[in-house]
Amino acid sequence: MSERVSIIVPTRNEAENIEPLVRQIFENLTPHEIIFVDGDSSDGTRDVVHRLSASAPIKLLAQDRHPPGLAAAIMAGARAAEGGTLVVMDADLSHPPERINDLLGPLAANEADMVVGSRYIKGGSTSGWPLWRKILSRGGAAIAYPLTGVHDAMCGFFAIRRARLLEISPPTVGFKIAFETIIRARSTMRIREVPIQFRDRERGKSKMSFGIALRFFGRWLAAVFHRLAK
Ligand SMILES: Nc1nc2c(ncn2[C@@H]2O[C@H](COP(=O)(O)OP(=O)(O)OP(=O)(O)O)[C@@H](O)[C@H]2O)c(=O)[nH]1
Ligand SMILES: [Mg+2]
Repeated sequence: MSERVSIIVPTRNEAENIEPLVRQIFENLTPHEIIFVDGDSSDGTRDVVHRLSASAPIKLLAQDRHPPGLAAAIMAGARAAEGGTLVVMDADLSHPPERINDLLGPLAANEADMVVGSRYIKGGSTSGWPLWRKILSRGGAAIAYPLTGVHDAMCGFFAIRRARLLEISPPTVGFKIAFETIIRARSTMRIREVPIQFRDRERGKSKMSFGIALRFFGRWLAAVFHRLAK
């Protein structure tokens, strides 16, 4: 891929995951940069990123908790990125770095405008989750499908051109920036899903909560009403 790739990784208390993630990314490609957008970590995440930045194209974008959460962090990373192509992924190794090139392929070939790593198409999977988490995730994906036409709009692993994402400028109130992006721009974008085998986080704590799930439901309702009102 000739265009420069910026990888954006939102973090909150992921200190133990940063080094293995960076190593696995570099085993698969040489990005222009990896931008860690840290939301108020207290476990030394920023120190690890800072240390690694001395010897690799790794940057830290430090944010206070006050701009609200994950979606805002990703958009701040997108604005700061130097690459024309962005890959967004979690820090906890749930999103397989060995599939990054598969996300980039359809963009490079100009066959898609956004490529989403999908757990819920043939070849995709989740592992290690308790039943309640599976039901929540599957349920969210299922109710999003009629609005998005995408089987896993809730996934946080995707690639898109930077200019396109900034132009769409999805609202940053939610936790799920891919969902907000697709809702805004579905009719003008070619979206491709590639299967991923999602791994459960091995280290660090989950930030997923009932409150976040409830907030997603609110965003979903807003999208439904918006669609009906059109
Ligand atoms: N900058 C920033 N990053 C966040 C925030 N909340 C979560 N993250 C990061 O966003 C990614 C997704 O959060 P996770 O806790 O893994 O959420 P999840 O994948 O739904 O849940 P688990 O995998 O079960 O933990 C991780 O890399 C987190 O560190 C936030 O408020 N700000
Ligand atoms: Mg995770």
